[in-house]
Amino acid sequence: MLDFEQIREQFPLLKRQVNGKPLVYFDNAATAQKPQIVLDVIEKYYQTYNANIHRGVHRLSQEATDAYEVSRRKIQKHFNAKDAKEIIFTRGTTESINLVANGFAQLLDKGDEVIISELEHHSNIVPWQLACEQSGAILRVIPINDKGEIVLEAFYQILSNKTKVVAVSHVSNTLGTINPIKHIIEKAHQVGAAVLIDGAQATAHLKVDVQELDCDFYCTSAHKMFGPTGIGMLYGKEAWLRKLPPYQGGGEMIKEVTFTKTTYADIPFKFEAGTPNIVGGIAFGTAIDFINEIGLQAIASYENELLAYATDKLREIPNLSIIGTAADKAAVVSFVIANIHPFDVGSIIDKLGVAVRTGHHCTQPIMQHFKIPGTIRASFAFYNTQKEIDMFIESLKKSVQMLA
Ligand code: 7TS
Repeated sequence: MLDFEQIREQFPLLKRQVNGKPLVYFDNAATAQKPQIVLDVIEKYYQTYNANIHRGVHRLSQEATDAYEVSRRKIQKHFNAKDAKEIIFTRGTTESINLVANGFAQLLDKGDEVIISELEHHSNIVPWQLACEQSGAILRVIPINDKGEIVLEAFYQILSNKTKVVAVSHVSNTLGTINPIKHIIEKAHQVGAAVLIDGAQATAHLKVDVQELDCDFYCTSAHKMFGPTGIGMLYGKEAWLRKLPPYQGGGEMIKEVTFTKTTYADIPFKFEAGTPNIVGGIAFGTAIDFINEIGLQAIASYENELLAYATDKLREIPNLSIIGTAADKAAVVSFVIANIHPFDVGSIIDKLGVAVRTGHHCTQPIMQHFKIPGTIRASFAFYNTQKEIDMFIESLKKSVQMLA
């Protein structure tokens, strides 16, 4: 048995108080807190070997380049990509999806189709709307049922040989639904479509093996995996990365520049224009080491206990409805309480030290589906405890007393 209380000790921020109360941080789906080891790596980089990468002959530049590329290989190993060149450093999930959608805007033809689902985050909707606008392709949407699960029958109906891309999330940030992505990938491949998986909410909770999944693209953000903000990754199968045009032009992404013709660097550098978030890339690797030291299986089973405990406790509160009751869920629970506005609940429990997110969570179509303005969302990480859930439930009861 792992000692999650001891693991929690490694997160300095969790020791602070908010409004005179111990912090209960249940906004992990927005961003997770950082362990000391990640903070140390960031400090050490700037104090001892800060330099630009891939260009200097000098010692510092070599050290920084080595650390950055070691991290790329850690990410490759963690997600089981075939080759490190299939790992592109990006600013995060949003940029990863935009990179791919932008490329497809040039590859798609009029009348081609792109399929997404009703439970996508806006960052897996809007880039595809833009790509469709630019190319004349048509955006189709797989509906969800009232549990917040993708309706597979409807997916089979809209899937056809016109489908060129299927882009779905691994885990819903608002409902916690774990989507059957392996099955979706298999079906999409039967019609020759490429599949992009938005893994922003999956990678802190689940083991992901891109070769086993056989997805064409997988995107995630380091900051949701206990790493820094401003860094993330795009996994792409080598053949697809060669086919996609560059995303941004600039230094580091070229082989040769003349005013008549520019040739591009090999992957992954073709997609990495300009000075990247060097320390972010390095610390991303450290965050992955940290997760692996605990083990994603142990994390998932501990978080499932937290989710079950929180769900049971929430159900005891009168007039509270849980939004998203899929059979397979990750550590996210969204709910509404009678006619009380989620924002008011969020503001009151903040005074009691509890951090949750309220609103539409960048998934307005989900709100439209359930005909609600927003939800209160509690999202857990392995450093959270049942005691914190008890404090959260108490704070909710107080807020209901005040608002009802
Ligand atoms: N996709 C999903 C499923 C997400 O949950 C998020 C962020 C993104 C994409 C975008 O990630 P970014 O790192 O590029 O911003 N989700 C949330 C959230 O649920 N609350 O705040 C951000």
